[in-house]
Amino acid sequence: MLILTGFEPFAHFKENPSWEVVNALQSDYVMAIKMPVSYEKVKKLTKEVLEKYQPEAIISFGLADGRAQISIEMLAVNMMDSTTPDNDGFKPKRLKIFEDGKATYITTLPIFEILDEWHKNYIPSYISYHAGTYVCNALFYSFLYHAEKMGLDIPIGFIHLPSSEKMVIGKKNRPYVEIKTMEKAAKIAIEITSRHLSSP
Ligand code: PCA
Repeated sequence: MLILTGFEPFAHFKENPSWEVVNALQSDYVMAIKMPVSYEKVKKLTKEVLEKYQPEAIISFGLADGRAQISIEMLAVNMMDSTTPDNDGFKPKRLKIFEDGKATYITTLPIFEILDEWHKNYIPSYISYHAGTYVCNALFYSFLYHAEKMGLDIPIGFIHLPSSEKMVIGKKNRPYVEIKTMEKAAKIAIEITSRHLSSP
């Protein structure tokens, strides 16, 4: 089984396209899980998801408001630092996610292959070289950290989505990508990732 994760809304946002997209893609083979925007909770939930479902691959999604294109992340960094509080009101300043964790993990998703296929389909997208220091990065890092500790060698990656069309109505000059295009991008990411699995 392949697991997709999206996030609940956070900060001033009323919705989160990451959940909308992954929720629409559930099937017999693909399961979607909504994650809380909480540093502490995602550190634990990522371990629970790996233990409970033994997934063949994990592709996580989050909102990166202000980015104009879909971005697939290369690195997760061992750092929590934000001026925006998470949904528990936690606002860490230069803290490690895991004291014993290495500085960075590199994605195990075939990101260049995914990007090439996105571009062939004229999906505006690029590689982002790290996932920031907010909750999305903490989730991405935690999945890779726990998978390594458990000896699980599976594709794990993170995709940041821009705002969707309905989030920018009435807001002049705000970048967005249509939700249908983001769904198509997610489908391509699933397809390419599945090709790399022994028993898709
Ligand atoms: N985006 C935030 C956290 C949750 C989400 O959807 C981020 O980029 O860290």
